[in-house]
Amino acid sequence: MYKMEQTWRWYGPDDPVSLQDIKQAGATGIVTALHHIPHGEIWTTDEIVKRKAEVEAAGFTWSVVESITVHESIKTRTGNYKDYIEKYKTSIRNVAAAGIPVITYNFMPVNDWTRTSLSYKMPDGSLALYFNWVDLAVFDIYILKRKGAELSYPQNILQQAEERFKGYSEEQLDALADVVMAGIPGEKKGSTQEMLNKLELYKDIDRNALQENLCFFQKEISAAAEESGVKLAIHPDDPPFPILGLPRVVSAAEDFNYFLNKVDNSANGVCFCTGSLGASGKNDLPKMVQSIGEKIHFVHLRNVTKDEEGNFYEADHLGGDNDMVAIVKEILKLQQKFKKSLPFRPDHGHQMLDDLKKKTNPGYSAIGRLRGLAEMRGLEMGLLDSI
Ligand code: DNO
Repeated sequence: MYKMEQTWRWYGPDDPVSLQDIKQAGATGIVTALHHIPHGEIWTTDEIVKRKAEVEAAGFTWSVVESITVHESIKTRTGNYKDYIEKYKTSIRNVAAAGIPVITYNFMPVNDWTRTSLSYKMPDGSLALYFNWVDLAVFDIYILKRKGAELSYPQNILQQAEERFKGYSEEQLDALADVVMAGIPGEKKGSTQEMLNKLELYKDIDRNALQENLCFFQKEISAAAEESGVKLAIHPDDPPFPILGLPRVVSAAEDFNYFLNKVDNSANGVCFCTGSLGASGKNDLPKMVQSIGEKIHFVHLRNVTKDEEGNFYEADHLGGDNDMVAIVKEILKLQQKFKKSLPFRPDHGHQMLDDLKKKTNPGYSAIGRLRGLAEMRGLEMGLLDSI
């Protein structure tokens, strides 16, 4: 039977969760990136090999690169985008030559994942990441002051946002801005003006244009990846719907169909993130596992609980709206069908127990993920006999 490979995201030597901690959680593979290399620049063989040696000295395999970030010039297809694509291909070749089999990336304009709170209190006292439309509107309209922002929200959200804004203190508004602009892992938060400048780059880019930019990029990089023997895994949009007036092109089944058909290359594939995709009620996740099939190269297992307004918090791995049993079952079937093991990692976890007293990377505390990994490992073991 093919089992999933148990991996864990490690932010490198500065991560408060050490490789030794990860050993105790029971993972065998490491998912990491060279966060110190500026966005868009080449990952040199020297740097890759150095990090790989560190991971291996602790008894792990470097299973997945997450992520090599995609420069905004590439997403907007402006400026020096051709140079940046060439640099990206060089990084791909260098990673492949070092023997790391999968590279994750995303194509979300401006920010990576977006939340409005990093400390939403669960009834058991643990803390979760949270997305709330009213808070996003407060940020967008009253803090960022994006032109035309009001047009992005329905009337009931606009009314609540006005009220909430009046009730928020300066500190609360600053904290909200910090969270929404947290942006890209490893990246310093910029000012609201910087964010407005970045949003401005997308003013003439609609969904179709972004889709074409993605396919153009995928065509280029997947050829390099296929040739050098590494798989690519695009991460879905998180959240999987347009925010801040930006287009989204990796949110739903039809999006995946589009670029996987258009760039039909064995390297061009998907990071199946159940937490991101599950935040949209329109996505049927077990069905999507079936339809994306062999093109799934990496899996993030996480759960979310949504409400009627479309707000969501990150739930226990086995506790939210996603039917984790059905999803994992489909993944296990896929593995047997294609005779391969997919790497998965417990994506995020609550801040809980001793981690409540520590400073951890949002979503990436040790104990919440340890719980998630243990639950997913048990779920897989229980299901293996039944598929
Ligand atoms: C969030 C992560 C994402 C992911 C990138 C991949 O916790 O899953 O930041 O790493 O979107 O490029």
